[in-house]
Amino acid sequence: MKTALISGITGQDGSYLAEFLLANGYAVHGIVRRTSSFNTDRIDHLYADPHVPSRLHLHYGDLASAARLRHLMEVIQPDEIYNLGAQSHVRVSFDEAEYTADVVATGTLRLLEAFRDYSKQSGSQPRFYQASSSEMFGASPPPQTENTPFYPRSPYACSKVAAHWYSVNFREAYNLFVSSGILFNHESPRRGETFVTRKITRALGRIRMGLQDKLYLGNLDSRRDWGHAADFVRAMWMMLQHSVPETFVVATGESYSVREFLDVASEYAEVDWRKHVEFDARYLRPTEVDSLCGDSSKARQLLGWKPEIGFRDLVKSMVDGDIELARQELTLAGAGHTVSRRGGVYG
Ligand code: NAP
Ligand code: G4F
Repeated sequence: MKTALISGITGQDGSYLAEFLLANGYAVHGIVRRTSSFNTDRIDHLYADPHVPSRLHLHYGDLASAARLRHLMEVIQPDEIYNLGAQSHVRVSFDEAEYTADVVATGTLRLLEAFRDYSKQSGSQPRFYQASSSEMFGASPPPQTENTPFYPRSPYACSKVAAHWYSVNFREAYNLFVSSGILFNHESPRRGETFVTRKITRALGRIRMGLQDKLYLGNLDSRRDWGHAADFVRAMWMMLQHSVPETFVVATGESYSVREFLDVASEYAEVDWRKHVEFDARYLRPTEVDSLCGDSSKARQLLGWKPEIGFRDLVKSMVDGDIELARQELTLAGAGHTVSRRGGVYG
């Protein structure tokens, strides 16, 4: 049985990747950071009772703590490491720049050093996946490939560029199997509620159920290449099964504006978004990424990867999920429970 270690297992991608690896017979170990409220919603269905034997194991840990990462590497002895942990919100990174750099850039370096030393001491040849991002291309125009120059436009993107180059350097300097996946935006019904797609579908569900009236958004003109997270975590795994470590772009090759996303989602939700959406400058970024559309020919040719879920099916699954969620909220409200407006500072 192969053993995988995932940082960021409680996030959108971590939950889909854990499902995928468990279904493929892996023992899966996840690093969970300690928070004052529960943060395991996305993986609770995989981990019903910690007292029952399971192939899923959770450990407290944080990308801020090198000592803990080294300890986990030594006791878990993973065959594959997936570094998905991050402060992953671009707008938040402008406010929390230093923290974002510490987790995203230096956190990756901490995990790579633990990985390098564990590889040497154990004599084994584990494999490392780095979650790089299309945000690294920033202002470089589409279509973006593995050869497109990076032009990061946010502290988050700068940190991801650093983490990417740390990964490439560890591959070359120490002859380690480190692959970097430059993934374009990928969404799902499990997407965090402050990212634009989920913010939209969550609001449409609530508007349809009469729980909300207004949706405040920023720039509707930017374009993104949106795929489904379940397809994209498969690409992560395929990179680690490939014969050599490399850098791969993973993308659908189609791009839509935020406004177009609103159009399609509203059509499914049967809500006229123009009656409900208002502009709020707090959601603008000091420097925006205008247009992302990836060319993933390399991954398609060398890994045999291709996306299986198209844009309209992705949007529909998110709208369906959020209408159901709003229906549950309405039932709770009808039974006299307080329905809180979820979201956070940027929600
Ligand atoms: P996400 O939903 O925001 O999940 C991020 C994960 O990182 C969560 O499990 C979070 O824990 C964890 N985390 C945050 N700070 C941490 C710390 N200090 N130490 C350890 N773990 C920490 O992100 P995602 O969408 O799944 O993305 C996964 C990775 O791919 C991220 O690195 C992201 O930057 C990158 N990426 C995402 C996309 C995309 O479109 N989704 C595209 C390209 C690259 P909590 O649950 O406690 O917050
Ligand atoms: O959904 P977003 O916040 O995603 P963004 O900035 O593209 O970043 C995501 O994808 C990256 C991959 O390219 C990941 F690396 C990163 O971790 C994250 O998962 O914003 C998408 C677009 C932006 O142009 C933004 O300005 O939507 C625009 N937008 C308009 N109104 C909004 C809003 N974004 C958010 N979050 N909230 C708004 O109200």
